[in-house]
Amino acid sequence: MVQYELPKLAYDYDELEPHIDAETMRIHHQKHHQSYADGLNSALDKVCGASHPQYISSILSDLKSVPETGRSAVNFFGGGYENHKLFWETMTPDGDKSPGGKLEDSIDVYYDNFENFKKVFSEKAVSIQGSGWCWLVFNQTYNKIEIITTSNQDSPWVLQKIPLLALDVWEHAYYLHYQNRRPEYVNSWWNVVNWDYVENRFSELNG
Ligand code: MN3
Repeated sequence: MVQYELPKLAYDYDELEPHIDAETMRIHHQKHHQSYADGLNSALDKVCGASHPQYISSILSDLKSVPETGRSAVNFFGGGYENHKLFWETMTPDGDKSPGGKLEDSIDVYYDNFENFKKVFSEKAVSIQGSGWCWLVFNQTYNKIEIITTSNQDSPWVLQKIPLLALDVWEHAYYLHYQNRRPEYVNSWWNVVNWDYVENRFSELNG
């Protein structure tokens, strides 16, 4: 059967410093993300037997197709697996600080300008109660970008929205370095956003 594996990072654990410290990165990737991969493999094994033909993002998009007994576990571990995968991909040591191309145009349309977009996104991220994620997503129904938050490991795919940019605001993502100072973590994270990658994801959806 398909086994989900811990994805390799495109950078070393210490390369996002000082914004995200190496110890946090190592534990987050090797321990937390690994546990979501293991949990997803186990959850799918229980409900689907030998294999499931679809990739996890497709499964999450049609969660009702998963037998009810395992749906919650697939949602949690599948979301956890895929959310973290995107989180790593949308960061880089060579953060170029701002989006470009069509994504920047779209941000200007819906959020006036990039600075205001960051402000709105940061406020939403900081105000999440408990554990969760803040996202820039593409809403295909309305053909527009949106900033949304989700609780725990809930994925935008479950809401039929395509995640473009992911910010993990579980305490395990920042507590070692920032303790309870989530606003500082969010503010610093902007320095390592991989806008090239995010813009490419957006462009692929918009021809
Ligand atoms: Mn996490």
